[in-house]
Amino acid sequence: MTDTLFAKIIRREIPADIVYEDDEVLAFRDINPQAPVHVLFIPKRPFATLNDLGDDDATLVGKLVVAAVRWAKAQGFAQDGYRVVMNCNRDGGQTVFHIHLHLLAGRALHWPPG
Ligand code: D5M
Repeated sequence: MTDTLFAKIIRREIPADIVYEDDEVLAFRDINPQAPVHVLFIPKRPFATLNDLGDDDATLVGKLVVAAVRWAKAQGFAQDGYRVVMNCNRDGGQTVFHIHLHLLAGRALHWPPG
C-alpha cells in the first residue's frame, strides 16, 4: 500500500498529539475533532481499509478496541458513554487509507450518523 499521513505519524515524521502507544497500537487526537474528545486508534501495521483484514488479524483489531475502551474508561467516559467507529472506503466516509478506529466522547452523539 502507499504511504499515508498515519504512517508518517508512526515514524514521527509529522507531529501528532499522541495519547497512547504500545508495541502494536498508536493513538492520537484527530486534527478535525467531531466531539470534545476525538482520538484515532491505529495499528502500527498498515492496512489500507477494513477489506484488507484477514482471519489472522482479528486479535490486532480486538487490541484496537480494547485500547480505546481502556483509554475512554481512564478518561472518565465509561458511565456517560462514548462511540467507536471505523469507516470503510467512499460510502463509509474513509479519507485516510490506513485503518483507524475513531473514539468520540464528551457530548451526546446523534444516531443514525449522517
Ligand atoms: O478519518 C480520518 C481522520 O483523520 C479525519 O477525522 C481527520 C483525521 N486526520 C487527518 N490528518 C490528520 C493528522 N495529520 N493528524 C490527526 N488526524 C488527522 P476517516 O475515517 O478516514 O474519514
